[in-house]
Amino acid sequence: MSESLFFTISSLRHTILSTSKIILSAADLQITEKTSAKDLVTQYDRQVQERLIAAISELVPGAEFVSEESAEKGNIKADDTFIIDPIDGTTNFIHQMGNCAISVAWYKHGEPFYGAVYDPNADEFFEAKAGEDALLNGKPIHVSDAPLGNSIVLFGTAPYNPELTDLTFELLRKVFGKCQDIRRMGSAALDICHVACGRAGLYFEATLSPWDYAAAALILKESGGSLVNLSGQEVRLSLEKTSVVAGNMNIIAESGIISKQK
Ligand code: 2AM
Ligand code: CA
Repeated sequence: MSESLFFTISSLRHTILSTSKIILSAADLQITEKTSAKDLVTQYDRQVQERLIAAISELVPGAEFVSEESAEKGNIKADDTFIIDPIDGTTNFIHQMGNCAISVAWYKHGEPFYGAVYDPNADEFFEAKAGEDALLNGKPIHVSDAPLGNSIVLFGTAPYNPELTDLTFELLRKVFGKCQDIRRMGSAALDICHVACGRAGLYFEATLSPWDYAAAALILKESGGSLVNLSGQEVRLSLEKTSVVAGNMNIIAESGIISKQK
């Protein structure tokens, strides 16, 4: 990697760290419903997004942006596209539950180049450059190779899509009998990173948007894991929503939640 790209990534890391202070010092939240009372945004989601886009626009002139709280979505196949979730786990953030993160993915020509997911409450910085080890606070991480019976399974409930409730809980019932235990944490980006660093063996959610997984997908890949949909196909970046299953291929197969028909 060229020296200037190395410098840009290091500046991006500092930008994410400094912007996260907005999350830690938040007070007097103004909460707005998006599609429903289960799909929320605050002034801080917007502030974090504005700060990140302004800083990245200076670091990478001409970059395109796909960011959760912005109506205009950029071209995901551009020379440089940043896919941003300013706060992933907004419902946790609103209820002061912690476990939320800034997620920033840098794609070049539609291919992942760098991904960062930062949990400011835990001070955990997950990141990966394409073709290099995934890191947690600078140390290499790897997916677990434990069987499902010795693993925690994470899942999301997609509360804003009630038509997916039955599917979600059917899959959960199926996997619950085979795993050690289940957890519903509330941030897809962090859930995928928890799989990447081996804390959880498997994660699934019936629908996610690109900003929820774009950065974590690269972190998972470089830690030895796979991100597939509920039909077992590799998840590639798209503006369309997708189901996701994260884990190593053995545990994904063992879980039995992949259906070739879906
Ligand atoms: P958010 O906190 O950024 O909104 C929780 O199940 C996960 O799903 C979170 O990562 C959450 O991201 C994401 N999520 C929230 N609303 C969503 C929606 N309408 N469609 C898909 N994913 C969503
Ligand atoms: Ca968000």
